Amino acid sequence: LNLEILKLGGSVVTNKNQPMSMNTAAINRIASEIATAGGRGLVIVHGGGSYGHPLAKEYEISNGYHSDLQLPGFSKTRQAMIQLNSILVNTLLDAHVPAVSVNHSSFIITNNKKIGEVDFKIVELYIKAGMVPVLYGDAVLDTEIKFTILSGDQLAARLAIDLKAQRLIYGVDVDGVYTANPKLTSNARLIEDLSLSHMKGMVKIGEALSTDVTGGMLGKVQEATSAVEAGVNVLILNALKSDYIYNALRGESVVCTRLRR
Ligand code: IP8
Repeated sequence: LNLEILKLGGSVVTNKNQPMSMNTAAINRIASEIATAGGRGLVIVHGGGSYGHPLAKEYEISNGYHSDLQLPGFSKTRQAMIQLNSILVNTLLDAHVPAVSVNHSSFIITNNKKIGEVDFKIVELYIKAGMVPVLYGDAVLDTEIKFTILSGDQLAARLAIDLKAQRLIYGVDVDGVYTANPKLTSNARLIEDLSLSHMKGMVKIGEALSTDVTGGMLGKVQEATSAVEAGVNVLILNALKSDYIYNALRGESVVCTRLRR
């Protein structure tokens, strides 16, 4: 099975600075790029963006249970993600991609924020039937802290490993991993080839400097490390630029960061 996992960042599918707002132009274009590329042997995972993150933050879901006041927040976060997922799946269907929503928060449990044992048989069977499963970062139950937020980044990496995907593509709103934050620093350079040892060094430095260890590009690199170790080719590319996803899915060369062993 020639399989690819495509993670679409929340900063791609939604307008991040406007609550509950879709980036309609971007998702329409991406859906048609996926359709034209063939759209088979593909699993799509999307992030929370302005649907999931504001609620997750307001109710402090990510660090687990501390008050009953969080309980409606857990459910509201899930409802927002279901809504976002539904819009995305409908957009893919309109573009004639045989997308199907997979509500994995009903069967994935984390152990202190990390996915433990999980059976992706359902996802595998959808793919074998010719469909394109669409999963997402979500509020999930946790064995140690009762509940947490499972990022789409972690889920995508785990799917890539368990389903033995050829490639894992992270579509984000910048061209890849830079030497510094390109949104803050004008002389930031794109790193086109990132080795595992370089990645591990970066993650260490990032942990010391960053206030938000789970989020952003470093979080992505950290989650991707395990997939790279398992032999998956990982690309981080700009999904807001026309045809980048199309070219990547076609196996053509594209400006991006490649993670390698
Ligand atoms: O945007 C988190 O997924 P991510 C989703 O991939 C929620 O980190 C519910 C905030």
